[in-house]
Amino acid sequence: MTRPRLYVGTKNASSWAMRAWLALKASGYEFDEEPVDIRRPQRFRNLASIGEFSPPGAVPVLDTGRTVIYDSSAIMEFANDVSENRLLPRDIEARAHARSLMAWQHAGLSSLCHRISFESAFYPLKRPLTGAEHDECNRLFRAYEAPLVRHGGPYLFGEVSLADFMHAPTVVRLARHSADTSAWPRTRAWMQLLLDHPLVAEWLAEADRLPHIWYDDYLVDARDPAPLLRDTAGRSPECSP
Ligand SMILES: N[C@@H](CCC(=O)N[C@@H](CS)C(=O)NCC(=O)O)C(=O)O
Repeated sequence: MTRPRLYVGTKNASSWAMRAWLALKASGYEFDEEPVDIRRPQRFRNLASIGEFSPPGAVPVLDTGRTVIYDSSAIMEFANDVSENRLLPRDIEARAHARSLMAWQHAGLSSLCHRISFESAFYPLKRPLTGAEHDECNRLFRAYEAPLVRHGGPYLFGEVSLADFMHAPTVVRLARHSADTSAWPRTRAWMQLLLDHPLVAEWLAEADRLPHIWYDDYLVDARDPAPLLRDTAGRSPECSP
């Protein structure tokens, strides 16, 4: 049988692939990694060839040799299954809470992810967060703080879980934009712990070596007076959240 293969996007762009990659690595599942260059202009050709075997024509995709699994969330759940449920809390209430946090992220989480692209986490200079973005960060940090208080840390639900990995790209964005965590000490410690996790650090080290991918609306958004919570459909960048 052929070895399982995970198709991942460019590491400083593909927040979705990062989540699947982290979960699979943490599960101990063995796979080969196939990088897919999702920068323009080759993006369209490369994603079209993914579309030949995976209906959404997007990354990540895991080809187990028997099954094509084509969504980051499905790949993460598969990682939990192959690790005999090590990657989700045992307690069913905690597991439901973890899945709520995961689903929220997977469904878009917050307009912050569209405004502060994953790509921008790797820019050499960062714009300051606006007041509205700061308020939105506090809404997120409150949601992180709750399970940290309830389960005592150090990760969201005690041991590292899919919920932590699902939120890792958001933590990277916010930490690298110096979001103010001073009112949220547990969240601050958890964010640092997650950034120092060997698998997160491995992904970021490679992402930091790549030339950054610039989006013009990065600076425009900083001046944008429109309310933060709004329809962000159609906006670049292409990989958010
Ligand atoms: N819901 C999908 C989203 C995956 C996604 O949007 N991936 C981006 C790259 S980060 C992509 O390949 N987009 C395809 C396109 O732009 O056509 C998942 O969770 O895997």
